[in-house]
Amino acid sequence: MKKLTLLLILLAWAHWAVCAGAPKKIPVLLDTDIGSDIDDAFALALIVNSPELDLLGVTTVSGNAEARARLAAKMLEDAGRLDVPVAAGASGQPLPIQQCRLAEGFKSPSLLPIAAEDFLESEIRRRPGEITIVAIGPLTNVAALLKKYPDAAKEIKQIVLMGGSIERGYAPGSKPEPEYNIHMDPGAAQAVFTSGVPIVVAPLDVTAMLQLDAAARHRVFTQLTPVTNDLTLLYHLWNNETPTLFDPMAAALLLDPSLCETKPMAIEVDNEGFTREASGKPANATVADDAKRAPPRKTSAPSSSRKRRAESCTLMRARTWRRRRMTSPKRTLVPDGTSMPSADAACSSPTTRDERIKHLSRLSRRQRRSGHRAARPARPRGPPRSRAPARAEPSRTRLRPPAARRRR
Ligand SMILES: [Ca+2]
Repeated sequence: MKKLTLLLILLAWAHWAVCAGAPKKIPVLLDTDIGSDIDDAFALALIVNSPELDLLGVTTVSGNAEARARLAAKMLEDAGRLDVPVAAGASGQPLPIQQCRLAEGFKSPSLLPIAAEDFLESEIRRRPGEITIVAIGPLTNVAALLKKYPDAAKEIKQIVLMGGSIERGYAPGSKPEPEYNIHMDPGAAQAVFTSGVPIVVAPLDVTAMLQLDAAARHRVFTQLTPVTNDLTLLYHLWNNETPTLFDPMAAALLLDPSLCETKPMAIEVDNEGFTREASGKPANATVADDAKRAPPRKTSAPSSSRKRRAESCTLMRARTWRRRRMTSPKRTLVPDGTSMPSADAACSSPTTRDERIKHLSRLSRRQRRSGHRAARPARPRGPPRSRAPARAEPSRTRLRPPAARRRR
């Protein structure tokens, strides 16, 4: 039934698109702490490869914001998006940013010498009431914008953010806990949630189960485009096993709001970073809450079982959606598959991690020199669908001790 409904919506959308011409793109500003966890890079890759979105600029947040800005600018340049400006937020406490080694010393005219909040304000004034801010890091920059330019709040269309923990924490079946983006700057989160700007929230409840397993990684990394090569390099610099795609869900909700069930909620943020529903207060956010899709109780099954079933449904839908988006000829992350070296040739010869990183860097440079970056037509056929052998792989959250379970 759900599939049929989705099909009808897509058909109606296609009919409308043919009748009315290309649909208007959604203007987006991305605020990210790219460089710590790996999911920001996947979110940026998703946004630059989504024709529905018009990425107007990127701002970076959290300690070492300038290094993060260089990394974002490099990924954008590799994606052929030199037109997207990047502005760094205020530098704060230094954090582990191994991935930023990829853009050490990188210079680009797209790196703006202005503060993130000033850049955000100038873009919002340029298109009042139209722009969506996708916030996938601590909310420091967004709060700085609202504090310095309080009247800009009414000119922001909405803020779609990854953050918070409503009914579960990072581990399956765990209790709500301070989520990283909120916990890193609870004061900023309080300012955002009380600003009156429409907010859409993708909390841990709909993101913590989105592991990119070995087979999915293989599909992405063997595309061998400049963007997926960047993702491959960043994955190795990140130096962990299984990415959890927290942040791409915020962008995905913007692209396809039906991906999760949502409900209006009054969210309060405490000083530790807990995000709790306040009873008796007007809603200040629309919160993705897939647990509401759980099958109705028919037996005396414990609530934890129902919750696990709901999370399993979320995971299956997200995997299907991600596979379609990353491999569909129209929405692929592969700009053009012609004249590419085979995945085997690219991935099998280097034997060590360092050799593989150097090899992929050389490959990326070679593709850029040959003008491959500029070629962006859809592939005539789907990308290679070779599968890595299925391998049992423990989840990252299970490997980490409770105290270190938060995202880095
Ligand atoms: Ca992030």
